[in-house]
Amino acid sequence: MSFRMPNSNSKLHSIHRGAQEAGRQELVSRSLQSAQHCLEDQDFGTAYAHYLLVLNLAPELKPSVKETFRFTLFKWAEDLDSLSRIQDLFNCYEQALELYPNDEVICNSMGEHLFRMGFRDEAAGYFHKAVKLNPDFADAKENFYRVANWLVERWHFIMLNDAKRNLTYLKAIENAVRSGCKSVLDIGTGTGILGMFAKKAGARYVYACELSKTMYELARDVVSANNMEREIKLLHLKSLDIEIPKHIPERVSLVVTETVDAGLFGEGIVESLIHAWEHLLLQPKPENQGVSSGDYGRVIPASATIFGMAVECKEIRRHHRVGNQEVAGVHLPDSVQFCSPTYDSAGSEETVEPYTTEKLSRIPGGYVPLTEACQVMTVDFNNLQELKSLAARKPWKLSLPVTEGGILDAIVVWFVLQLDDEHALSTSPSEETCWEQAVYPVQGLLAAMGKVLLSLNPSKDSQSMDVDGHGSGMNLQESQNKSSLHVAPDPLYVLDVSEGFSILPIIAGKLGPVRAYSSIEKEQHQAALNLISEANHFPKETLEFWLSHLEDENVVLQRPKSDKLWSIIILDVIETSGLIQQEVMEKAAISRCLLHSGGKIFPQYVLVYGMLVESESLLLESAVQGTEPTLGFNIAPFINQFKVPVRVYLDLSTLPCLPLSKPAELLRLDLMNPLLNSSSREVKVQICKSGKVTAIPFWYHIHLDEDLSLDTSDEFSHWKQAAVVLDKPIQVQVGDELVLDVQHHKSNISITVKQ
Ligand code: 44T
Repeated sequence: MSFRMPNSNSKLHSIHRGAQEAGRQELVSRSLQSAQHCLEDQDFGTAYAHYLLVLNLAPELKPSVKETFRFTLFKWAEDLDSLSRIQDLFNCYEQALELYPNDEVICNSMGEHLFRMGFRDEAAGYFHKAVKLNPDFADAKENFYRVANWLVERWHFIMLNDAKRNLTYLKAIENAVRSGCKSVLDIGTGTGILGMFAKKAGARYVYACELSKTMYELARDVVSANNMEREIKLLHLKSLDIEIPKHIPERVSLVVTETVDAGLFGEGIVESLIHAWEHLLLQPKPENQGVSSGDYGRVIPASATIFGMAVECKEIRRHHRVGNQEVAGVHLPDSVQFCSPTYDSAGSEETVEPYTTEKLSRIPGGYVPLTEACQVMTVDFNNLQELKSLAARKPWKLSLPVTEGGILDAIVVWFVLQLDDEHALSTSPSEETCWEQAVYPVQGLLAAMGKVLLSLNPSKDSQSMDVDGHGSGMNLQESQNKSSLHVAPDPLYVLDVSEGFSILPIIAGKLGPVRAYSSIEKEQHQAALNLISEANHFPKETLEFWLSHLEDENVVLQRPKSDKLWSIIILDVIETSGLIQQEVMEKAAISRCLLHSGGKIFPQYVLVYGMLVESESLLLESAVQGTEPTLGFNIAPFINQFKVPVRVYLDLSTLPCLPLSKPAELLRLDLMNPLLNSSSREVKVQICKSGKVTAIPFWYHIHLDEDLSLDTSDEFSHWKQAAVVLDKPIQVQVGDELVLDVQHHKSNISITVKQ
């Protein structure tokens, strides 16, 4: 039906409009009613559909319906989640965000669903948006801090704070531009810094590409804050997808890039440069030709030389292998291979990098070089043929003469990046460098060689290690004897809810009549636990895998028969990163309801310790320090939006820092008795040395019971530490007393200094 006739029947038109309006209102109010009925009946899907209709017909109701709409969305999303209707779930959130694009609660919740599904980058984007919309929204902040490192990795801060690196790049770019390079492409521009250097050096045309959406948007802000938005063309593209003339009008005379990781090649520099030489760069300058380089293409960095060295290093060893045959009385059979994914990467299908990274100069316990540093290879980035043959190259052999007997734990690799004939950067462990080195833990044949090396120096025997750090301190027998638990005729029912792999159920089973339940999920881990339990003659029926009993997540911690309760529930309270496990307090609350009388949660309580320190390096790793390190360019306020207040995976034992106070107890988290917990506390700290407080490292004493505890700052624990990095350093004098405000919200701790 169409009444859209010009002029003539405007009366008819308005009558129609009136009728339309009445119809709309009728439909809106009926849909609202239906939605409410559906909510009462817990039919969230239909309620949600009704609200969508209401809000599309009557956008003016958005503010008043918001609360109920959110509630309905979240309930319906829960239902969809448990029905595994994931696509529908995300569709609902997208519809909801179309209606309420600036609702931080919906954004945050979308992020949580994405995070649970493993879409971490996408989740991080939503958490960031939620925090931007409401900087005081505690849940979103906590979520954002946990994932901010995925959006903008920590090395961005380190790199931008490295004035020497910045200046070296600037000079090399200046030389190139002065010698005639007019058009420049910055591959992997990050914040846009090398592109801005090129412009400052006088390049006529500057293009810069960046594949990460977050970094591209950041670069846009940075470039316009430096008034270069008309001078630098930013492309949100992977360099391999750049086309001429679609994105760039013609081939460029200079490519600048620092797309290198600790192993040099991990960011795909060889592939990017092969593509650049074939499609984006002018032809290379033929040898022995004139001076001007403007008509030819070239690359900064010009080349790289890779070095390698064999080392003995206990810290690396214990991160990649389990060296001992027995843990707390449990025998570990040879049939089970314990090793890290990196260590095992050669044989695995997944694309795990064959190396980890480590700042060797700061590795706890240090390292012993077993060979001299040897040149492994050189790459000429200005030679297309060489780059191509490198990409197709098969592994080759290299012999390193042993200069010192010891255990071969790893090959450590670093490189010198030759920007041009005059300028170079090195990532060598012996140099004052901010870079980490690549660590290839030895395996297979090399491990055999390790034994040979060992025989050269038999005094150094292999050190015994923990499987997961729980092993060493825990002695169930002792705590059992003290309690009345062991007189019960029933077996003890033990539930281990540790994250990842844990042999605690078997340790428990070795100590007496126990029915042990493991919540290990991975099939391969379950198989390993079964092998260990067999090797220890552990009766088969005493070990069960808890999660295979479960369909419904809500009963995650309940025993099969509801009249039976648990004797012991083991919780993982502290992450290796040094943070408190997410949702552990909630898990403890559920656990308390599922214990029979006299039953216990392990650990019973956790004490948080902290101290005040002055540490320049912690500052440099967490935020860009003004415009000085970035040679006057205004970058800090933009990238610093992604700084997080807590630095994780810290090695306190090797952190270059000056302690300004003694360790102090900051907080008590009681898992057995929640009444003893407080969400906020003031702690007085005595200053014992004058200086500038820049950070507050913290760690935990995990009290399994009154007598047994584990210290997560212990040299041999598997735990790392965390530190709050202050926004503004505070000058203190010996004898001063500072008051710390310690807040505890869910699994997040915040520590601030009261001024
Ligand atoms: N390097 C540290 C850190 N990208 C890794 O998205 C390592 C620096 C370091 N963009 C010396 C030694 C070290 N096209 O934002 C990232 C990344 C982006 C691309 C467009 C491409 N083909 C790529 C490839 C990467 O580039 C940025 C930097 S790469 C990561 C650097 C010891 N100097």
